[in-house]
Amino acid sequence: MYLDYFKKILRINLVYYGIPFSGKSTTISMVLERTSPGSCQPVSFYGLDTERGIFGECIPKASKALPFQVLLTLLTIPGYSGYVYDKAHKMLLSKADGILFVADSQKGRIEQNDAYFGVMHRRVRELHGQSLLEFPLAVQWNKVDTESSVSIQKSKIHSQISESYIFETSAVQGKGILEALNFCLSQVCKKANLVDLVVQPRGSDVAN
Ligand SMILES: Nc1nc2c(ncn2[C@@H]2O[C@H](COP(=O)(O)OP(=O)(O)O)[C@@H](O)[C@H]2O)c(=O)[nH]1
Ligand SMILES: [Mg+2]
Repeated sequence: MYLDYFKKILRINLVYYGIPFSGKSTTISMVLERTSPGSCQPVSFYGLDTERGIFGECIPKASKALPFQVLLTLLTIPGYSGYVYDKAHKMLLSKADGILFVADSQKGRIEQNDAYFGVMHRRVRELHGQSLLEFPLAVQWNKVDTESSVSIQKSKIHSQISESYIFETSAVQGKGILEALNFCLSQVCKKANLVDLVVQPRGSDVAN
């Protein structure tokens, strides 16, 4: 989190973390698509080898009482864990104010999700000196629209965090993704003693 006093902008970073192809980039594109125009905008898109990395920025609905604008940056980790990407993953996590863990709920991906969740937990402790329970977090149990999707009870993630952190999502359909984002954002705000910020879906901005 960074407050630019001169430009009067508060920057908040949310990082989408999870195994390759779990739906992180799709989630960010759908968030940008589903939120009200003018409140959420894609700022830049970049590619890394075969990876379609996405980076987006959003302006959540903020209380008029705030003396600055809030800019929410949504980032995904690229690629696989391993030598080449490890540094990038750590760097992104070190900048995270909140994490959205995107798990692939399909049978056959469960162990890999669990392993990534464990690595993430360890890194949050190393980089932020906090356990995951103290850190702003939401879990997307993603791809629930697929036939091979299984219950989160099959995953170890289920026993490590309270159920309120878990959101069944379908990134391709845009289901559950704003709920997960706003849940994570509200924890970020609480921790920073900020007024609650909300990213609003398209069509709900009439009364603002
Ligand atoms: N059926 C289904 N497919 C999804 C969902 N989320 C992502 N995908 C597909 O999974 C593939 C990988 O998604 P992507 O967002 O690039 O994964 P990333 O590597 O985590 O960024 C793409 O073909 C997406 O269309 C979902 O919720 N349901
Ligand atoms: Mg991606």
